Amino acid sequence: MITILKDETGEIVLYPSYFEKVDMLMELDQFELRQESIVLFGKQVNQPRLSRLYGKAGTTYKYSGKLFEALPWSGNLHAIAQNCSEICGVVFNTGLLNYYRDGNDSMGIHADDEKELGRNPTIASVSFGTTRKMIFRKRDSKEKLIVPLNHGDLLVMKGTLQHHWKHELPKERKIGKDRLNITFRFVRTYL
Ligand SMILES: O=C(O)CCC(=O)C(=O)O
Repeated sequence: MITILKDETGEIVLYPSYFEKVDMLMELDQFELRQESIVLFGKQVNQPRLSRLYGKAGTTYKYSGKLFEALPWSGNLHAIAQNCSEICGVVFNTGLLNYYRDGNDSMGIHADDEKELGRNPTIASVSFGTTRKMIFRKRDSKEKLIVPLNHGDLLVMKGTLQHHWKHELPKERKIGKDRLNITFRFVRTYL
């Protein structure tokens, strides 16, 4: 276990290769991945990746201005969720799959600070496939942390991190291989 950050601005902990023996990329066929479109500056744009929300039946999560309903999770996905819950001491009820086909796919800078996640959410992120860089940028300065995420790595974000830092997965155009990331969260569903 490597503590990458632990101070008043939040906590980032890496468990290298924790899930290296599982390869969720081999199970990709069973997931109903799709390219979502979102409204950005008044325009409909396709996200540069494929994604899908899985989780406990009936769970919904609103992000990027859209409401998503979780497809029921099972098998290895559910087992990984339970394992992450045990490590983090949080009962996760959703796993968001993001599939990056190659280095042209990416995720823009953002914080996981939706109100359904509560004040200081613990988020577990598991990566499979090719190594990609995750960049954390501090909101009130130019400080940044570059964290390469390898196959099987578990990254945990917690404490006040989402208030003080944003994160992104930039394009790396030279990379020709794919990567699957799953982020586990506890999402409160308001009825
Ligand atoms: O693919 C990644 O590692 C980033 C995922 C992420 O930032 C998110 O799901 O909020």
